[in-house]
Amino acid sequence: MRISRFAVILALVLSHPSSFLHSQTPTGHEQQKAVPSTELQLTIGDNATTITQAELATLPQKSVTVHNPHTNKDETYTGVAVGDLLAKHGFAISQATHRTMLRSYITAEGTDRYWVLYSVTEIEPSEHAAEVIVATSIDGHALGEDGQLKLVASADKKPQRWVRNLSAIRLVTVAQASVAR
Ligand SMILES: Nc1nc2c(c(=O)[nH]1)N[C@H]1C(S)=C(S)[C@@H](COP(=O)(O)O)O[C@H]1N2
Ligand SMILES: [Mo]
Repeated sequence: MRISRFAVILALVLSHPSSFLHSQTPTGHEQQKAVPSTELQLTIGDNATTITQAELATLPQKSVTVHNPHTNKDETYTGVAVGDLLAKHGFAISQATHRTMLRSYITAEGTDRYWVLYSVTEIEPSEHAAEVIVATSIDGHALGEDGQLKLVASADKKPQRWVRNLSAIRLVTVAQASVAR
């Protein structure tokens, strides 16, 4: 009896369904293994600095407790306020920079190139109630799968602007020539 090629393929699929039926497309909140973050590139205008864990450890530590709707748990993250990093590296809020602040944003990017945007006004403690930190620990221990650095914001209702494996923050001021004041 001649076994057709079709019958052979059908038999293979039926005997090993998981090999054929599971697509490689990630679903839900499955994550691909990301490259762990180790340090942070901070770029303010033309000025790029590398911020190490050792430097973060010398800066004032803030803790924020947030509710993670995915795990349905409260999580306490500890790290350094993004505003403090900006102030230390060339963008302190003063009367002279206040308007520039109102017209600036940061992008925060992970090692997997996922990135999000915050206006600078909403990360400045003097301007906005939310706390936005570069976290180095969660509940008193290392971040584990989330890398060594993670951006966390206290007031977002969803974790979509938290950035695991945070590796870069860039500050951009929007130039709008038609606006005189
Ligand atoms: N680096 C990185 N951070 C990320 C993402 C991502 O794909 N890469 N996804 C975001 C989105 S859309 C959500 S909802 C949360 C999911 O976080 P969790 O899977 O840790 O609950 O992480 C956010 N931070
Ligand atoms: Mo998401």
